[in-house]
Amino acid sequence: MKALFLAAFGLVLAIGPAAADAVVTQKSRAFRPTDVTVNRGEAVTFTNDDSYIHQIYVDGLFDSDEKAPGENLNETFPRSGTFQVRCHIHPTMRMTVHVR
Ligand SMILES: [Cu+2]
Repeated sequence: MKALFLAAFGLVLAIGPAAADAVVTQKSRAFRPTDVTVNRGEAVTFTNDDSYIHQIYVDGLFDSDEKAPGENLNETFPRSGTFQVRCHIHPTMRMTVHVR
């Protein structure tokens, strides 16, 4: 039992945030966290951990495809500033990415 738990924990670490500089989850029609900070040129991974299709967009920066539950999106933030990230399917979903 203990070995199984350790194996599962190791798996989570192996597939965790290594690929991205920040990870944001879409769950219960909300972004979590609602605020992240990355350096210019770094990427944020958005994970759809919901039972609904989501997408993300930032005015003037990107407008993603729709993603099914369980899918990820990686978006790079090429310039410094404060960016409002939203989902066009659920207008109340919003979060902020600060890029230094
Ligand atoms: Cu959505």
